Amino acid sequence: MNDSGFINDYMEKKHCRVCKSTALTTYLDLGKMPLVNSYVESANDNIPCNRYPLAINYCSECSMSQLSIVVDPSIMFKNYFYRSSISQTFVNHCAEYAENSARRFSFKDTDLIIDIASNDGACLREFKKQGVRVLGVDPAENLAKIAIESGVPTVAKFWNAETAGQIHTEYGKAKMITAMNVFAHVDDLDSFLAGINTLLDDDGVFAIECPYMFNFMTNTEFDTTYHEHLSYFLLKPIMHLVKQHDMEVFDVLTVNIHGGSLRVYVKKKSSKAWDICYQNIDKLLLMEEETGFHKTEKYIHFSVAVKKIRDDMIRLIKSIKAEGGKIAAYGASAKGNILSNYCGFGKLDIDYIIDDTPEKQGCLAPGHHIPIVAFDKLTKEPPEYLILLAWNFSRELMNKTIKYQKQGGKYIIPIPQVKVVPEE
Ligand code: JHZ
Ligand code: ZN
Repeated sequence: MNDSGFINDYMEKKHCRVCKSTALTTYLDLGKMPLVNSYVESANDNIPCNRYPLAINYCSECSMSQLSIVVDPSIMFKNYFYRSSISQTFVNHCAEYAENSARRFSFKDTDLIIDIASNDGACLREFKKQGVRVLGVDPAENLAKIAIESGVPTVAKFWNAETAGQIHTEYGKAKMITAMNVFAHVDDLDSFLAGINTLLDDDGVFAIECPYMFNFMTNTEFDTTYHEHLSYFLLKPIMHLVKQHDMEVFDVLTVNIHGGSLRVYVKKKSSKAWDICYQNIDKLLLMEEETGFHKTEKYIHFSVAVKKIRDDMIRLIKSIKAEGGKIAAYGASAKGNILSNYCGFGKLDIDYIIDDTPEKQGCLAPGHHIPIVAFDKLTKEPPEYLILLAWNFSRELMNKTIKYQKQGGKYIIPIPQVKVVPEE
């Protein structure tokens, strides 16, 4: 058994992580896929990547969707290539979030704001501008180092009850704890929330931001299914979960980031500091119910829509190649690695993937080993078509490639349905 308590690389998850029921039904099965952040050094091109089953189960008791397995987190997160500050759209989103939080929750300069999975410090750099004390927590030692160098103190650990206890002794309680794009990555949510209870001020705010199941299903965002994303949340199971830990949701909103996310504000049940916005909560719960998300039938046809995107992508790429066209991609994103592997694309289909993350450049993408290159390759070897694998940042990527566009370059956007821009 290793540090994270795993005997093998992964274990099967046979009960719902929210309500513990075993009434689980598989509705999406993408087969065996590589880990999306396991970028490969070019010298290791001939070593095949490990692949693990990738399938989603639905819990008919509490409407939770979760992966059928849990891969050992120490394999996935200790050395992490994803840098949240590379996408300006995300940085702007964090700036707006920090300003809004400072106003809404009346921050004082002595207040401590903790960000869980703080990555390279992108979010906390914005909170720091509001004149508060900040502390990041992230298991990736390479990212913690970058964050610290940029002025964001960071503890390089996984968040759980034990880490929270240690931070409490050293730093005291937190006025606000943010968890952006990490709640879906955690298997033991009970230990995660026990840690929140330890470290959150009695009148503090715990804010979760995670991709929303409504958008996932409505826009067929199947490529955001990967081994790091253990859970696919609706509001209903989150409400159920926090209740078990003497906490309650006091507001919720949908935010336009990463293909559509949910932001959920949580407080301790005993706190009277924040009014409960029943209107926002009830509206979303009702919408989930009325659109069928609390019934198994809703999920049954999802895989048909997923296969259609795969078939359309394969057809389009093969027809371009048949006419001698050159194809590249932009954004060696986690989702892009799933989409390209699921479609079975390789180096003969996509010449290279551009990514502005210095750590990813020079590496090969997991699975198919398509090379990841810096932006200047687009000018040196322009393709006829550029697949926007980070389709959630299409606007930003198109703005950056105006010159390519003006010279007649086209884009392929795979989600929510495959389209060529400008239309042919
Ligand atoms: P991006 C991430 O997934 C990470 P990914 C994580 N797994 C998560 O939970 C979800 O988000 C929600 C590059 N890029 O953000 C940077 C440029 O090069 O869509 C990234 O490699 N230039 C924790 O990886 C990739 O594209 C640019 O101008 O699917 C974007 O990845 C921009 C805008 C992006 O998420
Ligand atoms: Zn459940």
